[in-house]
Amino acid sequence: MMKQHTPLSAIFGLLAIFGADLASAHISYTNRDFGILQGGGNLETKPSIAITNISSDFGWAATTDANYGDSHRTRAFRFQLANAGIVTLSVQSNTAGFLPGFSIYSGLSHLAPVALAHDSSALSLEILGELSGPLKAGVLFGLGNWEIGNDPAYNIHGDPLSGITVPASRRSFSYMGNAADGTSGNYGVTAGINGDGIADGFVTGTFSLPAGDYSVFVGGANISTEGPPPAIPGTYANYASTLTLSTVPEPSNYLLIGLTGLGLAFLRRR
Ligand SMILES: [Ca+2]
Ligand SMILES: [Ca+2]
Repeated sequence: MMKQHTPLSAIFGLLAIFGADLASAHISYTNRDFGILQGGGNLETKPSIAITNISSDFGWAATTDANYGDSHRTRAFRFQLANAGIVTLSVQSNTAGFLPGFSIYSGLSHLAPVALAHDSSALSLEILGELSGPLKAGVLFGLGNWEIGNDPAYNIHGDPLSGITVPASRRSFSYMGNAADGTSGNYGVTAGINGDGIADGFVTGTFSLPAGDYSVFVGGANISTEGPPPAIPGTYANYASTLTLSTVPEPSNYLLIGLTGLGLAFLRRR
């Protein structure tokens, strides 16, 4: 595939865009880790996780178009699936009018003690430079695979001249699916968004997944408030939501349970 390289000037423009937001919210899963689901057709529900700091009401929708979106406007969750399974993730908004959307990916971002990843690391800018299409607002793509990079860890924290302890590295996210609250009137007309048709602050999605580590990026699904990337990062209102993760039995198991139940009822009647 032909790759259209982004001019360096544009990349440095992005640096300025992201510059002031650097420390606030690199990708992390702190307090947003569901742990291990067994999968394998077992019914299992993890404790819900409630957060109050989803940044902006457009952050997820913003990642679904050709210029991608800034990961800082979403929040990352993780879970591990010990066996292949059918996983259901539900998001209930706890802020009136907030419409949640999310995407699930195979793969994890960097974990402490290595430096956490962010959209404006040198490596992330290198990744953006490899992408075709319009100038990107960030590295996060809500409807497909994407990559991000972290910063090197230096011998003396924050001092590049002290030498590198751990080099910067990339992490890849393999897209598994999405779900969005509402309709195209809320999240936009991009093909591939799985809207639930009712903008009521609740959305749920069910995904058949192989064993492995997964990341969920959740954010606002209101595309109309996105606007162009600000020259100077603004402040964004925070929104609250509760996420619930469960595995459900395979559909064939449902059928078996149903048939068994019918059979027993029939036997009892006889
Ligand atoms: Ca966008
Ligand atoms: Ca809904």
